[in-house]
Amino acid sequence: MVSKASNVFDAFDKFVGDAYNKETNTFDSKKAEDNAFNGKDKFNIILFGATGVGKSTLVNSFFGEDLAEAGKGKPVTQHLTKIKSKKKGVVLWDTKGIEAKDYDLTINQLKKDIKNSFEEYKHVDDVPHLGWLCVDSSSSRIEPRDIELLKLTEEYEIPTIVVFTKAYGESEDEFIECAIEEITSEKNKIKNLNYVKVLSSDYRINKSITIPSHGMDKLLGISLKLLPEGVKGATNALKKAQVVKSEIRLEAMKSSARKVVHAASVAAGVVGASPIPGSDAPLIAAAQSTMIYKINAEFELSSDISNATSVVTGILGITAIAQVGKAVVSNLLKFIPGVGSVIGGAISATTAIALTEAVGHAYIAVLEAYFNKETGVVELPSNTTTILNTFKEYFSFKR
Ligand SMILES: Nc1nc2c(ncn2[C@@H]2O[C@H](COP(=O)(O)OP(=O)(O)O)[C@@H](O)[C@H]2O)c(=O)[nH]1
Ligand SMILES: [Mg+2]
Repeated sequence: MVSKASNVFDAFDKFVGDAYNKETNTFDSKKAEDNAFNGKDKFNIILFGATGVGKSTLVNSFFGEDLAEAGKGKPVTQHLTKIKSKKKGVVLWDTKGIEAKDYDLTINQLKKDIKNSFEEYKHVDDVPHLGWLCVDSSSSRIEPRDIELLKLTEEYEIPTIVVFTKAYGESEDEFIECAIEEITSEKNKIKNLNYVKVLSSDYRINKSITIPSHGMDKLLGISLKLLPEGVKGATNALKKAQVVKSEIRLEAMKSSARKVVHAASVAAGVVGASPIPGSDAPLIAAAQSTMIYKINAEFELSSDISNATSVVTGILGITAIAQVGKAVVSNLLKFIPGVGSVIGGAISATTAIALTEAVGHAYIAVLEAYFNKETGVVELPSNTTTILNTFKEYFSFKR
């Protein structure tokens, strides 16, 4: 009986992780948040191109923040830096600090570095899923080094897109056409050329004339198309991380959040179904709190942990009132850090599942309501009461 019951708790333990301590009935919100972000699916990308071609500008407008600046990458080698953004679920390899004039000289070293680090990967999750090779559209010719890099990524089966940056207008088209011809020419043996021309940020000519950015949606489309079938997580991670198309971003965030709600319901359900005596309420609260932190992570909401905690506490208060009355609420409040001993009754599996789903889907609806379609960012009011009032509008649970 006991061993069976402990197996039954696997789904709970797997979902909640080490954020909840069953012995002390304490929930560690910081751990919950860290686990939530660490558990996000990752999209791995490698970026090529000399200094000045527009890599940073491209990444900045594609992901909504300069990952290279923010992440303070860890140097893999002299010319290769790995930048992890936990918030966005993106791992970026950047060929950093290579001046155009040195690029030919350093290309052999870079190739060695890339080969070495690719061969060191222990897990498929560590391999770059996609490459972007940036070529300045205002340059005069395609460089042999660019061809060599394309061959290298082909060898490692990393789908790579040639991104013609700073494509202001028709004057760049001539070069781009020549470049494509050169890359695909007989002698270079590049089998599949994928390319896109972009202006990743608006280009201001003078007070009255600005060339609007363009091509970013194409870059997103081709990137999604080229991602290998096997890395579903990476596809969704890319959809969530980009800010080019906010509808795609929102849908992917919601889809991941719904998976979180499902896993949370299963976790809460096993608590309700368990024959182990004792109070179910704190465990179910732990599952629901974990769920909210994970949904936050899917929507890239982090930072103010105290605010998040008061939202979690508030939500559990509201939903417990709807479900089992004030007695449980006081238990739940004891469970929230600050603590106290927990007493209380059993909650059925059906109730635990239904309640957790109701909380999760209402919370997703709240975040969607505050999702700014222009910026692609959830903008929560700083006032917790306002958030909780919105939650009440969406939350419905019939006993
Ligand atoms: N307006 C505009 N400027 C760009 C664009 N791409 C690059 N630049 C400019 O070109 C310069 C070099 O770009 P940067 O992104 O720093 O290149 P990196 O060294 O490859 O990261 C900067 O002054 C950018 O502002 C673009 O799409 N639009
Ligand atoms: Mg840069």
